[in-house]
Parts: sequence; structure tokens; C-alpha cells
Amino acid sequence: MSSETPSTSLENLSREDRRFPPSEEFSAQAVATSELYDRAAADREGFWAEQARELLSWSTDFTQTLDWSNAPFAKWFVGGELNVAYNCTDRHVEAGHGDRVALHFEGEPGDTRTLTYAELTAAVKQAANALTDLGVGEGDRVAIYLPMIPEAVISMLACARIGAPHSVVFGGFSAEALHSRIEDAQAKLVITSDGGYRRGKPAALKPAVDGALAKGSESVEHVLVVRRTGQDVEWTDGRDVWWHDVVDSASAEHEAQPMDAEHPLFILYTSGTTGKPKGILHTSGGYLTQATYTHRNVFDLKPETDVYWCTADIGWVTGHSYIVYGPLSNGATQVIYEGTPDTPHQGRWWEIVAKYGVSILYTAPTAIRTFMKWGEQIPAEHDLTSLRVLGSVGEPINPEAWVWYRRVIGGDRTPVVDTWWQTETGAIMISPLPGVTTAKPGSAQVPLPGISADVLDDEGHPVPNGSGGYLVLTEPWPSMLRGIWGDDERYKETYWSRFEHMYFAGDGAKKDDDGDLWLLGRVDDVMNISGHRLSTTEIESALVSHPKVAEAAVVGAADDTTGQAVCAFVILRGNAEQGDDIVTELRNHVAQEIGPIAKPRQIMVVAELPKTRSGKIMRRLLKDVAENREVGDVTTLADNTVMDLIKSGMTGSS
Ligand code: 6R9
Repeated sequence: MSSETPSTSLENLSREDRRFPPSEEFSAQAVATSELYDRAAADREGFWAEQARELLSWSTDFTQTLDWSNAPFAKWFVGGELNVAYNCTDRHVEAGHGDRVALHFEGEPGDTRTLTYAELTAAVKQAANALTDLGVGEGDRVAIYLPMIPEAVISMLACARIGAPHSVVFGGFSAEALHSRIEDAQAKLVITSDGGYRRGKPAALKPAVDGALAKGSESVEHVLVVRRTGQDVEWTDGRDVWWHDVVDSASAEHEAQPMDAEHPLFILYTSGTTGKPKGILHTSGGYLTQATYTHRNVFDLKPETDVYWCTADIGWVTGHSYIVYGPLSNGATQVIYEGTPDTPHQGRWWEIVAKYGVSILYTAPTAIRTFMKWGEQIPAEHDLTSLRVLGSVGEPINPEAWVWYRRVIGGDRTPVVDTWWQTETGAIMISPLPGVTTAKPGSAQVPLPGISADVLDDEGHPVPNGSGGYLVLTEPWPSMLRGIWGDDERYKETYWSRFEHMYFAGDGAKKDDDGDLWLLGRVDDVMNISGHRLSTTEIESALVSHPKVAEAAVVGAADDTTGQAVCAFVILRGNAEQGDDIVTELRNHVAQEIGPIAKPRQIMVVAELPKTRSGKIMRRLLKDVAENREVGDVTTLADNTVMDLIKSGMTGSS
């Protein structure tokens, strides 16, 4: 094996020639075999119909697999009815698995809770009754702003049970960001907690909800508050209710009503290329089919024996599909952890793996690179022999991180699956199958059985092997987004207008000589910071909303740990002072407007920004500066002395 030095460039990727075939022992016991590819290739729609019927319990069978007559608006499993929460809870109890652990919860301070499927089912029924009593009915939207505690999972399932689409907002988002999401979805109820534990301390959440609602939200009738940390909270009588007052006393009897296969299940906001986040809409039958199918086959899940842990937060799509819906629909036993990886020490994750005997671990490259930095002696202090499958998601994983992950965490034994997908795709689309595919470090490799993808050039022609271009999905898939909440035009424009009849993912990709896919990052103005999507425009708008800022340009610059980091260039208003204070002030301002994850790593105060004659900011040149590179071609600049000015006059990097 070659030495482990960082290598992320395209040339380095093409030279990556390490191969990891599955062991015979693994293949022999694997859930997914190569037959899946053959079955899907022979009859794609028939294959999905089979998956839907085999993996889920339907109250009414569907009559048509796919209705694509109103493309790009899809309907899957037409005429079918099911209840998503029933599929994730009751049916496992009815099948005799009520005593199986559904959730091992590990709080950051070390407190724990275990919920069996019987207990989880009862808790979801109680919460469903409480939500109904609070006036939430089928079709009403519920915003969820919670830490990683069991009530987060229970709340999502309770919403699904009564057909009220949830909109989970990541706890790291600010009051301002929460407000715009509540408003856009016109939520009737907000579920939150007093706070959660983060880095050894209680971190408040309720004040952000109070702040969001103080900005005016006519639709919200109640705020349901879980007591987690016991910290003091402001209380609005008549509006605010404690979870323990209304859920704990609610009846544990609740019959799940069947919903149409296309009933909206959730809205999840994600950054696009403009300032306004998009509410990605997912529905019931197709979404649950693909979440269940992928979780089972990609992770080789054996629900009776595996202990699965996905380290995402429920505020992101990975938490939706691979903590809540996929694993619970499959009847898996899983770990959920509230806190940060280094609290109280840098071995916390490995301690958790050993404690619960975690066998499948699903995490992000940014976490892996952080562990590489902390050193392999830390995981080495813990017994990780229970692990048998490792997964990666959220951003391209560089080959060195992939190999480190397999060697240090997986004991040079476990398959590693690099899974490509998006909030919009709802579930995994491109990934090796652990018992079938010979893995190539750094490549997501092949579309899953039932999925069709390609790489196109600027003119929309498929590129030959060995070349790069734009990733597209060439056929509709069950868990595809059904639209952008309240904005059909934007849905068509964003995803279906770049290439005819194909879904444009916004990612660059390359086909290698074998035709395997290598994902190369975003091709639009979306940045990927630690696997989280942020738009350059959104942060620029936040900066410009500060009274001292005249103009701002934001770029994502390569960063060894977080993949990309936010770098901002700002022009101050004439009378504003420069210096370090302004940088701190602006960083905090962005945190307040969007959330701490959006805080620029660097803010550079400049006198000018590079612009084309038509006034477009040339972010490419700013990226060169942010990444300490020789500045590229400046011939299209309106004023080509600007770059010299920027480089000589930069102040205030942090
Ligand atoms: C699931 C999730 C989606 C964007 C996507 C791409 C990047 C995700 C990846 C990956 C390379 C992988 N991405 N997985 N890039 N390899 N295995 O992360 O959803 O937050 O919507 O982000 O993340 O750029 O377009 P989301």
C-alpha cells in the first residue's frame, strides 16, 4: 500500500489504483448480490414495484408503479396507501420484535436511554395523540427544532403518523434562519427543547424559537417544549406547552390512518444557488421504499444482529433517511448520540462503538479527517472489532481518508461504502454494494440497481470513459423530490432545465477507464462545509445586511479538515473602520443571521472586487487568492489591476 499523503486533485485521483475486493466470507453472507443489478436492468419499474411490496406494508396495494405523464412531477406507486410511521414502529411489534432495541440513546453528559420497538411505538402513539389535541391535523406543517434526543425521532414519527409534514430545522441554525423556514412552510406547531448538551455545556434552543416567533409568525399556534437540560426558559402562556405535560399523559392507543402514497411526508430546507433556501418536498411511498431498500442493501443490514450508528444530525437529510426512516422501517437497532466527538475526550466515538458493539458506522469525510489529525493512537485504545461495514457521505472522500478509515477504524477488514446522494434525491443513488463491488478508494463508483446516472459535457452528450463533466440522473427514482415547497417553477428551472429530460444534480463527476464515477464537488455557487451545504449568495446577503458592509463576495476555499471553508471578501462603507474588530463583528453577524456553521473562516477587507464588464463577480479569482494560488486568467476583468490591489491591500484575515 502506498503512503498516506493528502491527495485530492483530479490527477491524483486518476492515479489511485488501490483495489479492495470484498472478502469471500463477506460476499457469502451479503444481503445484496449481483443479481439485483440483473433484475433491475431487465425491468426497472417492475424491480421498484417488487421492492415496494417486499419491504413495506401497504394498507392498499398500488395500481401503477410510476406516473411520469406530468414530468418532471412524478407520482410513484399510484393508488397505494400506507402509513409511514406504522411501517417504522407497529409492524415490528406485530411481527414479534417488540422487545428488540430500536434506539440506544447516549447523551453527551453520559446519561443513556434505551427504547425497544414496543416502547418506541407507544411513545409515538402518545405523541401523535398529543399533537392531535394541540390542533395539528393531516396536512398541517410542524417545525421541529431539537437536539439529538429520542424525542426528535418520536416527533418526526408522530407527525408522519397523523400525516402532518414535518420541517426539521438543524439546531445550529439561528432564530433568523428558523423564522424564514417557519414562515415559508407556514408551520402550525413548533417542537423544541429548553436546550441540549454541546461541548460539555447546556446550549439553549428555546430562545431561538422565541426570537423567531417574535419576528411575527401568524401560523404558529403552539410551541411544544421538551425538558432536556433543565435550564430556565421564557414562557408564553397559552402558546407554550411542556412535552411532559401533554405527551406523557396522552393515551398510548392510536390507530395509524393510511395515507396516499404521494401524501407529503416532509419538507427539508437546503441551500441553493440563490439566497433563499429551498423547501425540498418528499412524499410517503416512494421515499420510504428507497430509504428502506438502500439502508438494507448498501449497509448489508441484518436487523436481528447488527447495531447501526449514523452520526448525522436529524436536521440534515442523512438523519431523516438513515437515522429515522430507513433504519426504523427495517427494524434495525441503532445508536443515537447527542454530542460532539471530543466531549469529554477525543475517544468518545470509539468508546461508544465498543460499548454498544456497533457493527455498521455511517459518517462523513470531515469527521474522518478530524480523527486522522487527532492520531490513530486514539481509536487504537478501544475495541472496534464489532465493526463490519463503514459508510461515508456528504462530500467527496479523498482516497487517503478512505484508506485510513478502512485500516484504522475498520481493522483493514471492513468494506467501505462511499455513498453519493442529496437532500433532493432522498436516498442513496450511487454507491458500491459491500458484498459485490471491488472498492476503489475515493470513488462512489456505480449507480445502485434501479438507478440510472450519466456524466454529460456542456452540450449534453455523455462523456467517454476517462473524461469529466456534469452528473445527471437519467430516469426518475422513487425517493426523488416531488418539488420545491410553493415554487414549481424554481423546481423545473433548477433541476430540469440545464439538460432536457434529465435531472441536473449540480455536481461535477468523472468516469474512469472502467466507467466508474468519481464525484468532484459542486459546479454551482453551493459550498460544502463539513458536508453541510451553504450557498455563497446566502452568506453574501447576510454580510451585506450589516450596516458597515458595502459589498461582499464569498467563496469556498479548499480546507484540509472541513473540505471547504467559507472565505469572504468585503468592501466596507466609506466611513467604517477597518481592523480585527470589524472581522469579529462580521463573523458574529453571519452566525446570527444564518448560524455558527456559516461563520467565515476568513474575512478579507478589500478596496475592490474583481468584476467582469457585465458586473459579475469573478469568484474564481477570489478562490485563487483564498487558496494561496497564482491568480488565473484576468483578461475578462473590467479593470485588470484590481487583483493586484486586492492582494497588496488585504487586511483583517482571521
Ligand atoms: C446526503 C447529503 C448533497 C451534496 C451533493 C454533493 C455532496 C454528498 C457525496 C457528495 C461526493 C459523496 N455529496 N455525498 N459528494 N461524494 N459520497 O449530503 O445531502 O446535504 O443535500 O448535500 O453533497 O455535492 O450534491 P446534501
